[in-house]
Amino acid sequence: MIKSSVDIEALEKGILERNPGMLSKAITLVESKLQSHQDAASLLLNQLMPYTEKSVRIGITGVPGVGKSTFIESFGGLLTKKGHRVAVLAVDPSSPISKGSILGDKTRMENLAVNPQAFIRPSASGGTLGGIAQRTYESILLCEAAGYDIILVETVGVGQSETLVTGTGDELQGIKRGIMEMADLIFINKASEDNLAAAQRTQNELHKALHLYPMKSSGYKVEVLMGEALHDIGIEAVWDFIQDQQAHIKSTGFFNRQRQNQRLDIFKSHLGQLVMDYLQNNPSFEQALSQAEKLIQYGEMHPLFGAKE
Ligand SMILES: Nc1nc2c(ncn2[C@@H]2O[C@H](COP(=O)(O)OP(=O)(O)O)[C@@H](O)[C@H]2O)c(=O)[nH]1
Ligand SMILES: [Mg+2]
Repeated sequence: MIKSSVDIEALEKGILERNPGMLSKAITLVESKLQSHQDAASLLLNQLMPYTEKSVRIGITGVPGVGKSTFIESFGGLLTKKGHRVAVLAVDPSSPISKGSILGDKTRMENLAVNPQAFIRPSASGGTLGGIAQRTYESILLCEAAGYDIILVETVGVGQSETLVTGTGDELQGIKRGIMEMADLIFINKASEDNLAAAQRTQNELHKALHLYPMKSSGYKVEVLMGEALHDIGIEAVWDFIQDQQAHIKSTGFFNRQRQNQRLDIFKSHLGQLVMDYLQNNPSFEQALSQAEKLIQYGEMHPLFGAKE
């Protein structure tokens, strides 16, 4: 076996000692495309398993400019004042925009960036969505092992950045639908005095629209709150909601089931990837694959039969 150049023990020790520099290094390892780094990362994650999973994980999504980073600055500040340790992962699947938004995020979170109870990591973007999701998941586990008990993940969300460029009514509906099926809480930001009437209208519309959806599988009602992240207004109510929601889904067992499913999903998708990698590195498989592809393309072989072959 080739000896890995990565000092896994030092990383493990550093993370458990809550050393932010070591956490950063470990996240870089997780994000690396080098096979030796990936092997080291999975070893490290396996060692750290007993120290993970003890956090509240909160995903924050919305189109660019709505105030996600500003919200995190305010919300993260509030949480650290309450004694929590907060990790922020900023994920941007749309690489052309990411440079600008990551720069923007740094200035938006200037207090949190120097707060010793907070850790901010703008993640490298690019690659497949599945790849980004997996790296983010692994980074979350590392942050948990480093003692962060609240993890905030900022992302523009799938398809939203592209869709909004054209933004016809239908597409806007589509975005709303996607968000509403996923979200546990909708926060209407920038609801200042002179904007209050419009914000309230939006809140009413969302409430009405939400009635059309079946109950969430968590069994917990989706809430629509509003406020102004820039001036720390309405932020405490978000934390109150999250605490109530967490208590509820933990008492019903939904929380545990959800975590179990997440772990299995990650395992299955990674296993699928490994099997594909293995097959594709096998010359005779590649030959058979391209032959079958031709037959299937021209309708000479049934796709299901071809896959089995
Ligand atoms: N007036 C007002 N401006 C806000 C508020 N929240 C954010 N902004 C501004 O909106 C812009 C985009 O915010 P940012 O947090 O970077 O949005 P993100 O792209 O969703 O992360 C910045 O200029 C913020 O200062 C708010 O509550 N009120
Ligand atoms: Mg941002």
